[in-house]
Amino acid sequence: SVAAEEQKFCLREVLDTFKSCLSENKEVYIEHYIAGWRGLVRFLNSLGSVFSFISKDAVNKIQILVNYINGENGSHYATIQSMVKYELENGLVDLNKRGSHPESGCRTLLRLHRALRWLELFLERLRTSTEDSKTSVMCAEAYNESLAQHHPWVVRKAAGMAFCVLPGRPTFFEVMNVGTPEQVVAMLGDALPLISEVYQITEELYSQHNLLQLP
Ligand code: 1PX
Repeated sequence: SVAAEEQKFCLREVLDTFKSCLSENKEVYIEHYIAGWRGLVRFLNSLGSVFSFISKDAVNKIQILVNYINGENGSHYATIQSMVKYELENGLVDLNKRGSHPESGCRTLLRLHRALRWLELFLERLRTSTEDSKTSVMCAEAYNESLAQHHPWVVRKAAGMAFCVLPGRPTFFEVMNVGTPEQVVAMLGDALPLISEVYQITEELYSQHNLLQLP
């Protein structure tokens, strides 16, 4: 049935949401950005409960941003650009150490932004992988090059243990539900430039405003 078809998880649709993130003048819509993360979290959950400490943190951060969007100042949270401007102009960001704004939109989104770099690196490895490549190794390498640099030892340790139980490449591709390995590779080739663009635009914005190290 159509309903059942819509329920079916497909990673192509998830990665497509990152396409809809960019406005004409290259601003990033937070609502679509979050929708992309929601889909990724669903995918992660379908891999098993070992990963729930990771998805819980992602869900928590998504929820913080949703609350801003639905709050009384929601109109300022339409794009990452408007959020940064609004929060900075109104002194709503803890810039150097945690204080009265420990859950600003800016610092919360920064965590997802860093995770997006992990995703980009991991998907690029998947795209260029061969049949005998190990997802756990690809995932760990991508993590060490990105997110790990912002995580304390305990989190790195827990993440490393979780990577070890990732399913192998064949199962992983199946769960993605995109089609043959060739189709997965083609889909990743389409999706990656968009993810990369969203990442770069956010990175530049945060860098311009000196926000890349927000506590
Ligand atoms: C085909 C590939 C699709 C894979 C989709 C997987 C989606 C993964 C979603 C991960 C989102 C992770 C957000 C992490 C944000 C973060 O860095 N939080 C830490 C800092 O936050 P704080 O508020 O304290 O400053 C927080 O300490 C996080 C703790 C949880 C552990 C985070 C480990 C991240 C590993 C990311 C790799 C996911 C591996 C998935 C394997 C497919």
